[in-house]
Amino acid sequence: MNGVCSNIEDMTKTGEQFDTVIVGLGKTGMSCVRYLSGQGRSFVVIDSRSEPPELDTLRQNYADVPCYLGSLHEGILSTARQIIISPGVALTEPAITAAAANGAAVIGDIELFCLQASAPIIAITGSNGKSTVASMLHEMILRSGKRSGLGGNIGTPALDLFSTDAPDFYVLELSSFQLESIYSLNSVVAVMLNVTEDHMDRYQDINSYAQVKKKVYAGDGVMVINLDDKFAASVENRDRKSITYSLREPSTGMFGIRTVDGERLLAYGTELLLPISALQIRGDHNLSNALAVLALGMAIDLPMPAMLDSLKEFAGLPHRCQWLARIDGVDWYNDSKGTNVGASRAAINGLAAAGDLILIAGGVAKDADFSQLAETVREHVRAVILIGRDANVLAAALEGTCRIYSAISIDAAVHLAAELVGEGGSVLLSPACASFDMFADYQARGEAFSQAVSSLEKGHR
Ligand code: UMA
Ligand code: ADP
Repeated sequence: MNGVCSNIEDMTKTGEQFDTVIVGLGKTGMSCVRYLSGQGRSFVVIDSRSEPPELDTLRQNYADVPCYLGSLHEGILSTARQIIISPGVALTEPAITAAAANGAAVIGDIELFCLQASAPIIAITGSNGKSTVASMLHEMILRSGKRSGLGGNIGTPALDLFSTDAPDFYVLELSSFQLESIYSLNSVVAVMLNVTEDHMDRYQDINSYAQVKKKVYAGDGVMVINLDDKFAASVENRDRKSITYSLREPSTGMFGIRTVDGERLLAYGTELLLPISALQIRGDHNLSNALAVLALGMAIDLPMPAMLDSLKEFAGLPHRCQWLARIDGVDWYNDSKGTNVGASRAAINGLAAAGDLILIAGGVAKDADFSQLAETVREHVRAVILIGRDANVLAAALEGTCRIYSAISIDAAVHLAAELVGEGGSVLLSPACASFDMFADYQARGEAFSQAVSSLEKGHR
């Protein structure tokens, strides 16, 4: 068969069979197309969406690759020997389980990556902080004079890292979705930063979600363990080398925080490393991230002075508690990447000392339980402005905690926040929800917020 995006009927008529099926034509699926094409393999692509994001790229560059859209075509999957599944598609999709029962091997792009990677992998997962920790570590490796390839859930599909020469280390951010379909991971060092509720529309409960996350420690590499998180602390294994960290005072051989003459410092055992005031990133969650990075860096023998210099220079990533502007004495923060309860609680706690705080939240709730968010809001937030599809779910959960408003757009929310906030106060966008009801992704949501804030700024000049 020839040509892209033929109708499924064509295939059933010809009775054609495919050895390898790529499921999903987003970023991951497209990277799999490039990878398999580069190896001269033949395959078919399917996607349940009728207009997946990378369709034009496929049409333009791989016009001969067969592609079927609009459903997870069971007929095609039933003939497959190998299925390469995108992270956005659950292994429990009936069409996938049926194909697996038929004998198909179902793997993800990261499994393909692990099978071919010729440099050591550093694997990072957790409900929150993955991108921050992966980016800080990447910078530290570079600062130490070594080469690093950064990819995975952070945005660059892992297989695309093979398009350049192998670095000294691959730093992979791994989501639970990606971990579901990995079997050969054996990283030189791994960390599960924390486990708090997320993606409850995909997992039965937090325990099954945590079980998947723990797969990051597969193999025999060094385990970096966060003793402050109950799920993370439970992975300790006496047969494996581990480095632990905690926000408490550290004992010998672990990273933590020490207070000397009223000043808090990052520490390794009794050794004082760096005053916290020297860091640009804010909030206890970011101290936890910094300690995780130091432990990961130590596991791969990075020199401490280079690690500390790199930590001092790290200014944080866009859309993560990012300070945007001070307008009429009010600070505006973009935390669009705060897409679950744990992340938004961390962001609110990080700004708690800032005084009068207005929160903009809402979007796609992902079946989350917002009761812990309600506690944090009650304690630190004066008013919440809700946006998005599941605004009513949040309104019900936050009832009685503070004044609750709603807005039909991010622009309207920004204008309302500007009216509500007192002088010297702060406005924080930290939605605790996914963005795809109103935006393409969290970046688009953060950019819309940032634009609304800058037009507010212009209006005040
Ligand atoms: N989808 C369908 N039908 C399909 C295939 C996908 O409806 O046949 C839907 C999925 O349900 C999902 C969306 O399309 O809602 C995107 O899924 P995808 O697997 O095509 O995603 P990619 O474009 O390949 O992007 C993925 C990661 N996205 C997800 O896991 C949902 C990106 O992480 C990652 O940067 C990229 O691979 C490269 O590795 C984003 C993300 O939101 C940032 N991740 C989640 C998170 O961080 O919470 C896990
Ligand atoms: P991820 O890649 O896991 O989504 P990011 O580093 O992109 O994590 O941070 C996303 C948001 O999560 C941040 O804006 C912040 O609100 C919150 N966050 C970051 N690190 C932590 C942490 N260690 N614990 C809890 N929340 C965190």
